[in-house]
Amino acid sequence: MSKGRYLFPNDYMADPSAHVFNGKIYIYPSHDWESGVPENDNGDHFNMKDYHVFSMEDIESEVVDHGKVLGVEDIAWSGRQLWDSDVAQKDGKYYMYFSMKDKTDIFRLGVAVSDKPEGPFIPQENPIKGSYSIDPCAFQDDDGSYYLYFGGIWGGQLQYYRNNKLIDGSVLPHFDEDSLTAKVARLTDNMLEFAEEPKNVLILDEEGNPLKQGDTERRFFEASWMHKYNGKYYFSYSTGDTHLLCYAIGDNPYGPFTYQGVILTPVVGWTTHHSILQFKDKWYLFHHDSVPSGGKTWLRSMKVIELQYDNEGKIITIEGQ
Ligand code: FUB
Repeated sequence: MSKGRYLFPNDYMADPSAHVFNGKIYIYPSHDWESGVPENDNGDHFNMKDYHVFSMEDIESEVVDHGKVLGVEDIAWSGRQLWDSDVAQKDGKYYMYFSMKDKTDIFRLGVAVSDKPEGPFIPQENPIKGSYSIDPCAFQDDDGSYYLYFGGIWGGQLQYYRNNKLIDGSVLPHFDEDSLTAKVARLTDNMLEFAEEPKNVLILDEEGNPLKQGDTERRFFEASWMHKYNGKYYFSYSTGDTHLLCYAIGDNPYGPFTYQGVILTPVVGWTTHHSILQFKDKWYLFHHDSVPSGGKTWLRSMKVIELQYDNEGKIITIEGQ
């Protein structure tokens, strides 16, 4: 029996990034569909072509579909595959950060802008300079700075880069070498570019050593999310091929972060991808699974479930099934 509330049974939506804007909950998911592309390790079957935006007055309320807000055909540099996105608000404007393959089949991060949280979003002419890989997460810190976290291995192409530069081919570290990490960069004041070279989001084990690539139940794979709880920075992510949502805690947006544990055990479906949101006095985990499609990994349904902390600020593990 899968737990949580399915938010939009009428269509397949995944990777839900949820935020509170103007007192309402807004959700920015990927839009899965049956494109007929065969399943492979590269994720070609995740062949999404547009985004919709959803809103809710309250956590139990009806979910309103604001319709299509951006499509591949609207974006000058588009190739294919609109993967995970996220939205940040600054000075009355809304900035959607999205991952998409360009015309040479390389994933880049784009920005599209709107005056309203429900869009439509108008894309910039070019991707963010120096951007690569997938799964942007936009985080606003209390001092008014904004950061973009991103990255994903395998189909997300992170293993083609070292030190933010393309290398010769796809190279994953050996199992006993330090794992590949998510990246983080502060955004420029106009929200449209990186203000600095992306840095590694280092995740340490309990002894202060970086997690190794072979530590597949704890190392980063994709799906970065950042939230703050009691003044601490909680970096959460998916372990991909071991299908866990995990988290690590740090003292600032760059880390390092110390691994803490599992947020969500495996769900039905291959991918797991989430966001964490405080609404009123409760916390929620938005995520997806493939129960409604009968387990089809490329047809996922978004859901929400309450998330709780213990007295020491540790997240209490939620069972995915
Ligand atoms: O939805 C496409 C991709 O699947 C996302 O970008 C990944 O995080 C995984 O959920």
